[in-house]
Amino acid sequence: MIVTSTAFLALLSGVAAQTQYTSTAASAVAAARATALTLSPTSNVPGKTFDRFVQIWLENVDYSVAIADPNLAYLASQGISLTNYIARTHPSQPNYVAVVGASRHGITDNNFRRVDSSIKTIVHLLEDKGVSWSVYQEDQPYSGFQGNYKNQLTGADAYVRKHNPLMSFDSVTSSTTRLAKCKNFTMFDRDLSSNKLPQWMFLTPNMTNSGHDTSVSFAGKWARNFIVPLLSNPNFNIPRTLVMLTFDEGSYEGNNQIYAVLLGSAVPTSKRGTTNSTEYGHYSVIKTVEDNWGLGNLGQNDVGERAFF
Ligand SMILES: *[C@@H]1O[C@H](CO)[C@@H](O)[C@H](O)[C@H]1NC(C)=O
Ligand SMILES: *[C@@H]1O[C@H](CO)[C@@H](O)[C@H](O)[C@H]1NC(C)=O
Ligand SMILES: *[C@H]1O[C@@H](CO)[C@H](O)[C@@H](O)[C@@H]1NC(C)=O
Repeated sequence: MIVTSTAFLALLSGVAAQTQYTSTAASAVAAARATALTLSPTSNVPGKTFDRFVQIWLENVDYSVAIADPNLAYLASQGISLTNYIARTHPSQPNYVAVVGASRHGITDNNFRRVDSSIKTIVHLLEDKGVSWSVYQEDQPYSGFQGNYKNQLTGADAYVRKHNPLMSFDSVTSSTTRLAKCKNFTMFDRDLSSNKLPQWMFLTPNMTNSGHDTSVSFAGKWARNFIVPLLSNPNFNIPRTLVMLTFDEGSYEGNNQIYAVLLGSAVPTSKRGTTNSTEYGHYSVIKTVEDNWGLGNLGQNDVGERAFF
């Protein structure tokens, strides 16, 4: 986290919708927890190749390092490993922005940034077609929270705004119903057990589990322990579910090639354990989703991009 709190507050001042839900004071968090709207929309819009799409992002490792981890290698053996997947840029934040906005929208750092309210994201296109969505962020203290949040016992960074793909977009944060779909992992567990998961979702583990503040082996272990049970959970891996496990970016030394694996029931048995060396990147993800549900496009780098299928 690089933002100073004064800079953060200065940027926030004077804009009602973007000034709510930022305080980390215990009393403010407790009050917001009690009142913040949470929504768990569902839908059943058939797609061309999949009916549910789940992205899970880990942090900051080159492809060669990730694929050498035994747990990440195991997961790759269970699906289609994309062996020429290139992250967009450095550092983290513009990659997260790119995968929902099909552009970095001028963001080049991890600071508190806001994208103009006229700018749409993939979730706007999904809404237009009635495809339900939610973002799940581990340790976000309540739905719609817009700050950064530390572990309250240890003071370690837990949830960070820069790893939440939608939070930089004013078109999201100015909407109560969109904020209500930016939820935490408690809500993921609840939506899963009550069979209320949406058709499109993006999951970010906390700074420990993503590997950001630990290691690739820690993140690999977390990912395997998290994903394998989900693949045999009928509320999660419904027919035609596509799960993508990847990273935001590689190291600064490499060419930004990262690990990316497609899992889930939408991957035919014959394709499990295969590799695909076509070049893809974060914009391919948006294009794939747009093609799948006939969403049109954002008029950004998604136009003319290559889809996975
Ligand atoms: C997750 O969000 C929900 C809904 O806002 C909230 O009630 C719950 O306390 C949060 N869980 C944690 C662990 O912060
Ligand atoms: C991240 O979540 C795990 C549980 O999944 C927890 O054990 C760990 O303490 C969390 N990290 C931080 C910094 O709070
Ligand atoms: C990757 O390979 C290309 C070229 O053979 C195919 O056109 C794609 O359909 C394939 N995609 C996946 C996800 O396997």
